[in-house]
Amino acid sequence: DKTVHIALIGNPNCGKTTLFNELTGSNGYVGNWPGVTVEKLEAPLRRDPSVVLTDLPGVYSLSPYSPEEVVSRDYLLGGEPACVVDVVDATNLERNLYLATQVRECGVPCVVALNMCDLVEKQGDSIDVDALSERLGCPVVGISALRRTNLDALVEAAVEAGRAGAASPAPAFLTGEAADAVDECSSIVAPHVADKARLPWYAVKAFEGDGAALEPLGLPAASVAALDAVRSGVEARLDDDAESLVTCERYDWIEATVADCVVKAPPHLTASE
Ligand code: GDP
Ligand code: K
Ligand code: MG
Repeated sequence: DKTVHIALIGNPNCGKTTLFNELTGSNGYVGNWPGVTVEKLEAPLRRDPSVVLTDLPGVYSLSPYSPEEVVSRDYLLGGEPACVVDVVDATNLERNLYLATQVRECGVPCVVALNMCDLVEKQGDSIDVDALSERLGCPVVGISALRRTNLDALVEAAVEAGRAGAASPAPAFLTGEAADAVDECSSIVAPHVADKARLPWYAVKAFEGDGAALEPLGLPAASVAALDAVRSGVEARLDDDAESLVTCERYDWIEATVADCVVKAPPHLTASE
């Protein structure tokens, strides 16, 4: 069928439900994701019923530690969504971009909805949307779900990305020894990853030793042993565990990106000054 599925992902309180209701008219089907008591909300777009929007649970990352995270990552990697719209709270860019770095590695065509732009403007700050888009390697559309600003442009970008099919390559979020180790892990898992667009995701998961994420690959024991060797070597040398090395690298990237893309308002002079 010609239905295009678009997934909405984002941190809790980034405005996902506000956006979902605005785009669908809120007459969504509400049920649970299979096997867990996590709410699943799905509905066609008001302006194009051949496009179905799925509101994923709010998550801060795609780690395997909560049912919400597992639901979100399984849905993204499962092949149904033609595009993922990552809703980012623009007033909280550092924290929200952490999820964005992981979403970009999944190999699903992605559009970032930079939400709450009305608040950014009110604070007198500004965000260089083009620069952010260049850094993330995917379209970024500044919106206000609450004020209904720029929502048509967002839908257009998402449908276009979904119909185009192929995801643009994920940026290199990691540097140094962690990046080298992830490259090694990538070579080890590559023969077992059918969809090469997913390789950045599986390579990082392989370095982190995320067994649940790797399960669908059915890696032979020799590959698992080779991954363990790469991981334990780096962990011993850098005296830190792989997962936290990756987290640090993501935040370094985010810090540089925010420095490059956000212009803060000059501090106000109060009346008494
Ligand atoms: P969710 O947890 O991601 O589903 O977030 P909600 O849609 O429930 O929104 C969280 C809060 O942010 C609510 O109070 C919304 O009214 C508010 N909100 C959502 N989008 C915007 C926006 O673009 N601008 C402003 N100012 N507030 C927003
Ligand atoms: K909420
Ligand atoms: Mg919600």
